[in-house]
This record gives sequence, structure tokens and C-alpha cells, in this order.
Amino acid sequence: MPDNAPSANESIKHDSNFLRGTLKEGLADASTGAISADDQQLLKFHGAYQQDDRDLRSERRKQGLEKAYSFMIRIRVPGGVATPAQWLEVDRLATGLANDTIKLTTRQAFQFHGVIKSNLKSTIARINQVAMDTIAACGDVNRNVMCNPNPHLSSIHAEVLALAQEISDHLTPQTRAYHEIWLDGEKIETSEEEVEPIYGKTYLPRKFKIAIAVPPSNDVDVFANDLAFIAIVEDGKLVGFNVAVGGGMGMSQGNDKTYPRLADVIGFCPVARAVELAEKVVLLQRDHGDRSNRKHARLKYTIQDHGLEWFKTELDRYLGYRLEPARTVEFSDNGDRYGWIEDERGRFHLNLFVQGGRVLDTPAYPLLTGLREIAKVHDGDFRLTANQNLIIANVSAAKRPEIERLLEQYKITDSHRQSALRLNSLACVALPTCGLALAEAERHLPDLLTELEEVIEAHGLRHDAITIRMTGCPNGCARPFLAEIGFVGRAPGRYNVYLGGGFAGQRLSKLYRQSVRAEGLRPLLEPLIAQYARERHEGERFGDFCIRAGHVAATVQGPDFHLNLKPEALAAR
Ligand code: SRM
Ligand code: SF4
Repeated sequence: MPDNAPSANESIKHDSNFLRGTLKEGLADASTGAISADDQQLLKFHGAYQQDDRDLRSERRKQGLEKAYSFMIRIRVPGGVATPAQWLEVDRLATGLANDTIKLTTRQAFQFHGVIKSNLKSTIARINQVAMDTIAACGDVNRNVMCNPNPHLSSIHAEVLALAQEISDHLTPQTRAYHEIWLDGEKIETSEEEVEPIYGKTYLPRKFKIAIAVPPSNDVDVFANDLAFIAIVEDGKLVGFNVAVGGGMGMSQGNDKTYPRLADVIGFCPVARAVELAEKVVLLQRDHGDRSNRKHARLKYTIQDHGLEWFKTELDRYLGYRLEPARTVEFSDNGDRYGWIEDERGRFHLNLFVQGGRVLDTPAYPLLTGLREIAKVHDGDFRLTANQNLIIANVSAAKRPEIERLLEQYKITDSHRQSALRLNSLACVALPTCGLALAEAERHLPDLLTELEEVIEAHGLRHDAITIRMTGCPNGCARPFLAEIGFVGRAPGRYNVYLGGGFAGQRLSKLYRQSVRAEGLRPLLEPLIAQYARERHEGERFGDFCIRAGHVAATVQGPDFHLNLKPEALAAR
């Protein structure tokens, strides 16, 4: 096959009749819990993935049984805001049709795991009945648009949330397939050919991600996105956005042509032009992205291959005007702000810590039930954060005592009174549902944190925030390359360790050690943490310290992620 021949996914999309494929027929086939390989690719655009329980694989193989197939469903929640009624339906679906857990993702979305094929359609239909949907939550399209959930500046937040929703609506695929397949929508017989005005028949070369940050908080990790908007607030008013392009985390093990990359700031655009700008960046990537190699098909590679100057000139051409120069702005951190806060309108917001974003009941910590009871009386909304946490938001002064009583009753009060290390941790799903996981993440990080808490306590660092993230493979779903300490699964029980990410998500980390056994992680980090406690400068962050102390080199952009450049070498470039 010539190098530039379109990948198999391109013909699947092209021949799918706007994402219909044979999904209807596949869902109706009761002889298997699975659907065909091509339909699995199309199903992603509808917001679901076929998976199997990897804990059960070998046992079922021995018994000659089909894999334990089920589906993961992702609900798109632009800006992460859900009403109490929506929360209650998500809870009912999780407990009735999924695996009794709600997963809050690193992109402010809900996920269900373990939905069997015969329940897939009714689950998606019920999600739609409460005014949420799953279309474009996955697939080669624009995904859930994130925005800063922090209600400190409530009027600015309301504006950026509205924009996140507007961009999301504008870039939602127009195909009627979603309604026909999941919502029993009428099949419209017409002689007019169906069109996808923005995407066309083959949609995008790959997934596309957009986020909006409101400085000084970078809690959406804006630089990990294909397109990033950074709010510029002057005299208390939102005037526009710095625009950054070409961010992404994913890389493939052993393939140095793939790498994480930070988005580059390319200019400023006024609020009124943001939706149009989002569309033009999508179109540019649609027209120029690599459609032959899916490992090289994100916008970051388009920019890296053609150069940033080429991209800016092309974008000006698509826009018909030139972006203004970027404004000066600084981020302080990429974490959440826990506990109760009161906003400028006298509404209250409680940011809870949710370990691994997994809302479930244990005897000691009945979080799922507690949140259900809160949703029944709550007069505000819920906000999902990009750090897999939850804000019980917009609580009125009159309601707050009742919510506090329920938090007490269900033992949720102390959720955010953990070590600062744990409060700044993230772990991707990984095993047993993720088909790409090479090692544990969500199921291992809590125990590793307990071990590391002994170390940080011993060195007086319990209240010092250090960002720490674990993923089961280098795809980077919990953005480990933007953490001060990142563990990236390499094989069962083994991790690559990355250090030196910026505390505000503004700098990539570097590889420190390869293939460390899980039990070797604490002994590896202990001396570094001790040295940090002894030698850090006033206010110095752990990631910055790791570079100053020479443990890892500072990073530069793109492909250089894989070079271990020392600071002197960097300065000389
Ligand atoms: Fe992800 C694939 C889970 C955020 C980069 N991601 C997957 C799949 C669907 C595995 C698969 O393709 O079969 C995982 C499903 C696991 C499961 O059982 O649920 C999965 N990704 C997740 C979530 C649930 C992690 C979490 O624990 O919260 C996040 C869902 C976000 C959402 O609501 O949409 C999630 N994934 C991310 C992020 C973070 C972000 O967007 O800020 C990234 C890095 C940013 C980026 O896109 O570069 C990310 N996921 C990937 C990649 C690598 C993409 C690449 O360009 O190389 C893959 C693999 C792929 O697409 O081939 C992937
Ligand atoms: Fe799965 Fe890898 Fe993403 Fe973790 S980082 S959820 S293991 S694809």
C-alpha cells in the first residue's frame, strides 16, 4: 500500500451512509454480544465503544465462551454542567443498566461501563429524554467542549459556558443517523442528498478537542487540546480569547514519531468571532490532516509537519482576516479548588474530590447514594471538572444547611480533606474495561498514593500540592505528560516515570526512568521527595525543582519530547 493511501477508517466512514453502516442490523442480532468490526468504528461517533471485561478473558477462553462483551457509553456534557434531574437519570441508568458506577471523565463527561448490547439502544434513548446526548462524544469529530467550571467569577463563567455550548452545537454532526438508530426517528425519504456541512462524508482525519480556560486557573488543561481558548478579562469584562492550536497527549509506545505536544498560542480573537474561528480550524484540519496514518492524524502533526507559520497563514486565509496579537496572561495551576466557596451573587459551590472520577458506593463511603439524595433536593446544578471531580454548584443560602446535613449523613463531608498530593491526582480508567490498557491505573493509583502519603507526611509536605497522574498506556487520557509526576503503563505492573511537568499545565514532563515495577515506585520517588523538602526554594514547585536539580531536562516542543536535552544544550539551540 502506498504511504499516502487512505487508512481503512476512511473508507468505513465514506461508505457508511453518514454513520449508519449496519448498526441497526448489528444491534438486532441476538446471537452475539458484539457488533461487526466496521460498526464498532462507526459506533464511536454515536458515543459508545465495544469493550470486554479483561479480568474475565482467560477464564472465558478456557470455557470456550465468547468474550464478556459490553459497551461503554459516553455522555457529552459541554462545559460539564448537568441539572439535578439529569444527574438522577444518570444515576438510574448506572444502577439499572450499567455497572453501578458513574465515571466522571477527564473531559467533563459522564461514562457508563458494562452496558450489554440489548440495553444499548434504550440507554441512549433515555439519555436523550433528559436533554443530553452521546453523539460526537467519541469518533473523528469535535468532542465534548470543555470549559472552566470554576464559579469564582460567575458572570465570566456563564459567558464561557454559553460559548462552549454554542461551539459544541455548531460542530455537532448533522447526520440523521443518530435519531434513526437510537431514537426511532423517522427515516426521511427524500431525493435530496444528505450533507454534513462542516465535516463532509469522511468527517475529520481523527478526533478533535476544544477547551476554554479562564485564567489564572488552567483546570481544563487547555494546552492539551487541538484548539484552546484562553479567556482575556479586562476591567471585569470578557473581551476575547488568546487562541492556541495543536495540543495533544497521545503517543504510541516505541514510536518516536508520536509524541505529546503543547498547543501554541497564535493570537487573539474577540468573543464574537470565536465560533467562526473554531469552525475554520476544524476545516483546516479536515482539509490538511493526514488521512493515511491514524497515528499521525491529529492537528498537532499537521502543524508540526507544515510549520506554525504555514498554519497561521492558512488560518488567516480561511478566516479572511488576521488574528490580533495574543494578550499577556498567566496561569497559576491546573488543579481544582476544593471546599465551599461563595460567588459574587451569594450562591454557594462545593468542589468535592472524587477518586479516579468513579462515583460508587462502598460501605465506608456511600458516595453514589449520597449524591442521589442531594440531587433530589438540590436547587442548583452539578458541574463536572476536567480533574474528574464534581462541584455541587449554585446552592442557595437557604438550601445549604440541608445539603450539608446530607453530606454529613453520607460521610461525604471529608472528601476534600485529603493530602494535597491525592487532591491533585488523576488516573485514567485502564483495566478492566479499556482495551488499550497495558497496566492498571484507576485501580492502582489510590494504593500508591497511600504509600506516598507516608513519605510526604514524613517530610512535612502533606499540604503541598504536587500534581501526580497515572495512565495505563501512553495514550495519555489522564494527561500524565502535564503532571509534575506522571506514571505511564508500559506492561502489566510496570510504568515509565515522567517528571518535571509544569504545575499550571504549561510545560511537558520528561522521561525519568523506564519500566519501573509498581513496587519500585515508592523507593524511586522517596529520595526525590526528601531532597525537594530539604532543598527547595521558597514557593518552588516540585516539577520546577526536578529540572533545577538536574533530574530531568526542561522540555521543548513536539518531537523533542523524546530527546533528553539538558538545560545547557537547550540554551544553546
Ligand atoms: Fe482517552 C482512547 C478513556 C480522555 C487520549 N480513551 C480512549 C479509550 C476510548 C480506549 C479505546 O480507544 O478503546 C478509553 C476508554 C476507557 C474506558 O474503559 O472507559 C479512553 N479518555 C478516556 C477517559 C474516560 C479517561 C478518564 O479516566 O477520564 C477520558 C474521556 C474523556 C471524554 O469525556 O471525552 C479520556 N483521552 C482523554 C484525554 C484527555 C483530554 O482529552 O484532555 C486524552 C489526551 C488528549 C489527547 O486527545 O491527545 C486522551 N484516548 C486518548 C487516545 C490518544 C489519542 C492520540 O491522539 O493519540 C486514545 C487512543 C486513540 O484515540 O486511538 C484514547
Ligand atoms: Fe485506556 Fe490508555 Fe486511555 Fe488509560 S490512557 S484509558 S489505558 S487508552
